[in-house]
Amino acid sequence: MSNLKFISAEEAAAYINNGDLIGFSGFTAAGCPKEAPTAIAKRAEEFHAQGKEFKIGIYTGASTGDSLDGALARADAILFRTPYQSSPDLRKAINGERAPYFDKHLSELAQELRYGFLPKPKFAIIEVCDITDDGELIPTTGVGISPAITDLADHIIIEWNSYNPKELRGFHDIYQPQDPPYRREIPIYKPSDRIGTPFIKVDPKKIIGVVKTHRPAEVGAFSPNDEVTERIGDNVALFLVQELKAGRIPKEFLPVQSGVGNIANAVLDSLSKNTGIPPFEMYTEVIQDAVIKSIKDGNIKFASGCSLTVSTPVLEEIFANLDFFRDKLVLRPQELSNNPELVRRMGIITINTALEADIFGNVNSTHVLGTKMMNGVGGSGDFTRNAYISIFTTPSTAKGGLISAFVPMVSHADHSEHSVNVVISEHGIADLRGKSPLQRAQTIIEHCVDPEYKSILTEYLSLTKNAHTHQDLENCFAMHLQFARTGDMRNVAWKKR
Ligand code: 0RQ
Repeated sequence: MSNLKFISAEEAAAYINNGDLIGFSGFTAAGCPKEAPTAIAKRAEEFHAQGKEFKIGIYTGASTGDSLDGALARADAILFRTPYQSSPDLRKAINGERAPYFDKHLSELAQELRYGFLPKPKFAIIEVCDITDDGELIPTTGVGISPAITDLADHIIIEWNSYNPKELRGFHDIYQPQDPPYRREIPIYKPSDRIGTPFIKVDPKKIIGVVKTHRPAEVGAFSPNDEVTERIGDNVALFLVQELKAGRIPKEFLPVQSGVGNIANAVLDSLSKNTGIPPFEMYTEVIQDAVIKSIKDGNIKFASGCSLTVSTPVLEEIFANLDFFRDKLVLRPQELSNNPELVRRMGIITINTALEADIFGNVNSTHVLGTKMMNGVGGSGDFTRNAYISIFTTPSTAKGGLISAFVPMVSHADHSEHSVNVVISEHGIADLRGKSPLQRAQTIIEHCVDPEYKSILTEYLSLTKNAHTHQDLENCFAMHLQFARTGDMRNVAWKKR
């Protein structure tokens, strides 16, 4: 690449001014720029020290690494943030009303930027492992919204991260659908189909500079599976084996989507160890450590995702064996990895984690006690609403039993009873399909609720008579209020009329 202008991270940051909107590459900490955002945070701190305003609007694929969300939140430099995050410092800023945040279905962000529902980014800052003279960008390990923001932005800053080998070229499938009324079907019929290019094509004239770096992605290590996560994983596997035996899942099996975090990682471990489940494919957004292990073991045949959200040792293993993984992995923009049309067409079995669920089958994935943002809805809605079978997993309690994950009414609703098919905890499986609200509640209490909360929730159901849904509006948040007041939901007392 001959005509590139190499600049320092500080020079890149100097282009950015108060009020600018920036789209960043990547999805989770995979594929996110690191040097430029940290330098922008430093610039913000310098402005603030002089008593001047400096805040930027931030679009990303999903969550990012600490050098981006963490640094900019600590610098109090966030004008707004969307669509998903998981940074402890940003979470504090959001819940402290210092960083306005809107939580979005991940599949929708790119098209809403193109539709003009959201103001377009002035800058796109994109991490690449290679770049050509005519503007072919090879992303690293996360694609996110990079194709849309490089099209929309006036200026592009490249972060060329040589930690990622150039041979990643060929792992990506870059494609953007036409916007209505010209949109056609997206021609992906199985997870391994490829429909786009292996690069993001940009106008080279938009590239204002290239920052060089050599750093691994900031993906944290996964916690080892514990007894609870292993039992949840085993229950998911048991449920799917039963479905297969009953002929409700075809014998070839169906592609699986699995959410983010330790529980999701443990579930995948259990699925791939279970001999009753044939080798399967993944159509998912985050490809975590357990998927890579299962690909090596031959239990997962192929994985399509938006990012390789793997710990550094696992990433190094992939880089050392690129030829082995080349025909087993593909990375796509989230507009494709999370696309509702494709989820419905391919019959994806979706497995996501709930923060809390109510006994009628509504799920809260995002808000602690209805008020404090945890991470965001992420892709869980894109997948759940359109799934072949939608499964939610959760440990039956949190904070050592002081909180029941099962409550009378969720304190915030992300997924409604109409979209949630199956709920699974370490205690068992509640299959909600074809059941009335009362039957759903009885099934969840019998199979999923912690023994300490079973009689409490059974009594709750008896407070209401002659109703389709046994909600009691005077009591439905009493467990939450009890926790807020005393730090323990177990001693709730129902108000009786
Ligand atoms: O807090 O860490 O302080 O102990 O919540 O809970 O059990 O460790 O679960 O890490 O798998 O995260 C829903 C947040 C689960 C995640 C959520 C406390 C608990 C702990 C975390 P501590 P766990 P996980 C694909 C799909 C939405 C996005 C999504 C998520 C902390 O899975 O963000 O699905 N999902 N995306 O103690 C108060 C409760 C609680 C509670 C747990 N009822 N009340 N606190 N906790 N239950 C990925 C993407 O979209 C990128």
